Amino acid sequence: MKLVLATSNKGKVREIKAMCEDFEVIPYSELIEEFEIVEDAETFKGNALLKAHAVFDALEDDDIIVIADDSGISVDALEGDPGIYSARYAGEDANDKDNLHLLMQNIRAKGIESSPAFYTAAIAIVTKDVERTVHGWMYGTALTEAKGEGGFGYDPMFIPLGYDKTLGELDDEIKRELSHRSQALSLAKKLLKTL
Ligand code: ITT
Repeated sequence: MKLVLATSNKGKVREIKAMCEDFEVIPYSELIEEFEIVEDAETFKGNALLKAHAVFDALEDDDIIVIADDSGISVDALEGDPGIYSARYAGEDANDKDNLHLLMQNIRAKGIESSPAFYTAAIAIVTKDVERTVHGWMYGTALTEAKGEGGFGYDPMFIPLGYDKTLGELDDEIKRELSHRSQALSLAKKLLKTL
């Protein structure tokens, strides 16, 4: 089964490809030119649907299955921030490093060195006839220090529950088993089999 991924995030593409070995996974940028999608919904689910529909419409191919991932990190000490604003936490043009450093700085500004936190992923599946969403979560601790080079985004400051190293330090394989994205994708794969 061919799946078109509605994302321009290379970290997501790498992880989703590795988690969907039974499918042919193609980033939409290999089919059409990348375009900006305004993510102005108020939930992960809403933004995932928005991205999947935007790419489905742009592809103009009724036989295609599009999946989109909207995700982010929520930190308890910051009342759940950055949440759905994770990609633009340090501003509209911020990159992963800017966001990571601002988040560590804002936790440190609370006078603490770590806080419980969790990642959320909403995955939307859109076809000509079907629209579905599933979610996954990964709980752990957000640090005020970045460690390791693995993963992407906020991974160097996040220790998953049950571990003592960050996702930047741990093997990709561990993230593949635990992550919000893998939890959501395993539900998505079950749904895909019913299409
Ligand atoms: P697309 O919208 O094109 O998919 P994006 O990077 O803008 O790409 P989101 O709007 O879903 O994606 O924003 C997700 C943000 O949360 C982004 O800053 C990521 O770095 C971060 N994030 C999501 N999943 C993550 C993960 O598994 N590890 C680290 N950071 C993650």
